[in-house]
Amino acid sequence: MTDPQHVPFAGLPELSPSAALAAARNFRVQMTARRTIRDFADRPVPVEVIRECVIAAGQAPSGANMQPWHFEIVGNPELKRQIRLAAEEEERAFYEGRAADEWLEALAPLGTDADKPFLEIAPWLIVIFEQRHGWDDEGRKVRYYYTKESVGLAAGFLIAALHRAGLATLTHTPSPMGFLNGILERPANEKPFLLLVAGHPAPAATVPAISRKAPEEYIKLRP
Ligand code: IYR
Repeated sequence: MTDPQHVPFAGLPELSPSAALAAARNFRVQMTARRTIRDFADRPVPVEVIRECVIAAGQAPSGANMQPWHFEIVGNPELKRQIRLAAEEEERAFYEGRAADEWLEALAPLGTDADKPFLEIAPWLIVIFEQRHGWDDEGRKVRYYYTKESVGLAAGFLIAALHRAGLATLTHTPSPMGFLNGILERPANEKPFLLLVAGHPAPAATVPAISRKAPEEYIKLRP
């Protein structure tokens, strides 16, 4: 057993119970206002804002601290076009037969279809890759753990960070997403996990009239 090196913890802000409740409530209210947007403005967003949010995502906890993620921040119009064309091809196959009727019925309230203009209109596409394993310096395979859970946590951090920066997001998952390895030249140990569209909503953007579960439906308190 190696003796793990430990250093003192930098600490957390000391909040009174009322300050803690206010902070928790503020964040809850802020996240309640988040909606997935499918109608984006072509209004630019500085890359530095996106980069900061992605760095926040990279602070997520991960299995054995392997940090099994890679983020591509795509603003290049030619790459966005390639991604749109490839995604729409998969989506057409999905909507025209690959998806079971039950799945299409579940999606009906969202009003989605195979056209994905937002992939070109929104200023940024953030493509999150899950690293299924790593490589050491000698070219040997390194096992990674809980990679999906880890990348999911990072994606959650990212979505919250973008929302707090006043940006709209769309969690887009054309299926399968293997074309993203080709377009973005990513290695075979990386699997596309999520294509996150980020930018400002179009001025006349609408959202589906859907509701969220009441807290009582998903929380059981056992004080
Ligand atoms: N990937 C398709 C279909 C789709 C699937 C789910 I699950 C959604 O929550 C929304 C859409 C599309 O993006 O249209």
